[in-house]
Amino acid sequence: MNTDKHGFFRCELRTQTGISFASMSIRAHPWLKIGAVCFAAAVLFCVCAQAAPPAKPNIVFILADDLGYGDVHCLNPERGKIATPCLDKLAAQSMTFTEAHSSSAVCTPSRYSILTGRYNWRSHLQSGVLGGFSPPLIAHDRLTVAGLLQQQGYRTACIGKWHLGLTFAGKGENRDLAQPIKNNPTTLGFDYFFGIAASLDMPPFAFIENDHFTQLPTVTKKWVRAGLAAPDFEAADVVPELTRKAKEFIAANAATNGPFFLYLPLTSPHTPLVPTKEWQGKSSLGSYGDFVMETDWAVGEVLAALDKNGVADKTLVMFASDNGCAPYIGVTNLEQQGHFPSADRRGYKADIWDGGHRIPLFARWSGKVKAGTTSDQLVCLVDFMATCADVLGAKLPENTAEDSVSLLPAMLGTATAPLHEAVVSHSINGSFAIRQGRWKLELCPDSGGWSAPKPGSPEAEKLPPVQLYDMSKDIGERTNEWAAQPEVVARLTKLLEKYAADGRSTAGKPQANDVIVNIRKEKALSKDDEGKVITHD
Ligand SMILES: [Ca+2]
Repeated sequence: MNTDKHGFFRCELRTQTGISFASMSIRAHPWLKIGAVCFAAAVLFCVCAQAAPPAKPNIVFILADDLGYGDVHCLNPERGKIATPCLDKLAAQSMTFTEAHSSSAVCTPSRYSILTGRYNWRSHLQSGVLGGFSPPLIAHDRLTVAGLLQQQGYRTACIGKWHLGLTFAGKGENRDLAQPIKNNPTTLGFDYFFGIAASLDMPPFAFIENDHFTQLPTVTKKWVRAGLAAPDFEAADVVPELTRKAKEFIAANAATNGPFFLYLPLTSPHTPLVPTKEWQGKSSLGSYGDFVMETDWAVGEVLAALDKNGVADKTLVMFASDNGCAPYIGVTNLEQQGHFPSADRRGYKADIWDGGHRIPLFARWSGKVKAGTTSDQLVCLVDFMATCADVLGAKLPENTAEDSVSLLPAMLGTATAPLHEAVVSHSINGSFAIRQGRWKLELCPDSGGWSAPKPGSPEAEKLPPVQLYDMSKDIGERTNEWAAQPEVVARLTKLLEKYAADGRSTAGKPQANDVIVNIRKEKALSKDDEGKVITHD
């Protein structure tokens, strides 16, 4: 503020970049001066409120592997028998999404959509999953949510199960595992990676840090499958080790002022069921229940680390599972003991029914997301990327996150309409489902996965070609209404065809899929890198 030679004073305010946004010249009178200063201060306040970039919360995304919706006790109090105190506490501090789905009923494709914001079936993986030595699934030039956050100044880490392919030097017997591993997570937006290549029952059984094994896999071990392993690697050590690394990352980054993003895809409670001694016998339901409890403990440890390092209040925490509970962990036995991992839904991991892909999803953000609330919005894990962009006020390029919708309006309680026009699901054999409102259409006669009636079975041959369920009154997907509701079948089929043809399901310019997507394609189980059919992941 300056008084000029004519008895006027000039009051001017500038932004940090030097752009003048409020200036005035007034004849100098003390009261006028005071008024002018007050006015300018008010303008400054308003403009700053508008122009200041949104606060950048730390973001922690914890992903359990094959944890059923009904395995989380607070989500299934009547028919869930496993104690999950840490997840229950997190739910009490969060918004719980009661109709959240993974884009696929199995690991690799589900993870693809979480990191890219794009449905997995737009990639070349049209069924099944990758193996531990498979080549990368995410194109090297595709922006991932980690890349987005890195651009926004975040320190980013992936700690856990990758399962999206890597490039090892050489092939088969000529593979040279001592050479740097290319196309690892650090080439897709993560500053740091520590974890394993694929599922805990898939070789190589060895930890990878950034582009190298921490100990070379030189021996053979077996957890479900046999294969190359690092001599010191033990499957039971993995959850505690990932937890330790996650806590280390939080402590190191809480000490700096920059925001951080931790993507923590845990390896449990996926097979092999290897709870540590401390957890063995704790659930009284067998090793699966014990492993779920250890998974719950790991979540509790990470949340405690946020508290301990004083960053809990400025961290958005999301917790989810990548697909439903796997039937081969002994679900029949669990059900006989009164525990139902899919809660009230039909089927399990790999299936097109909700048991395959309806998953727990919590969002905790102190001061922003009201604690202890629920949302029944139909949402998908593909939404994570657009949610992060929305939190930061970042604009996503047209050729990224083509199927991702921000969950922020639901989280802030401002949503007044469905966030998604419809949500698409995919089973292990590549069968499609589309859900809109109460209707769910499945373009297969069978489970599309491992539950009966299985694809290709004599029972499936006798069934109608598609399934249509009214989820408002038939949550267990038992009464097929396809014959009675042909117009609904036609409408939803057309919408799915449009989503496939447009290369996106959100508003924007049409994009190309990586392959020709045929929503009624021939069903075939995928083969691993050695040509064997992958029967489960
Ligand atoms: Ca999984």
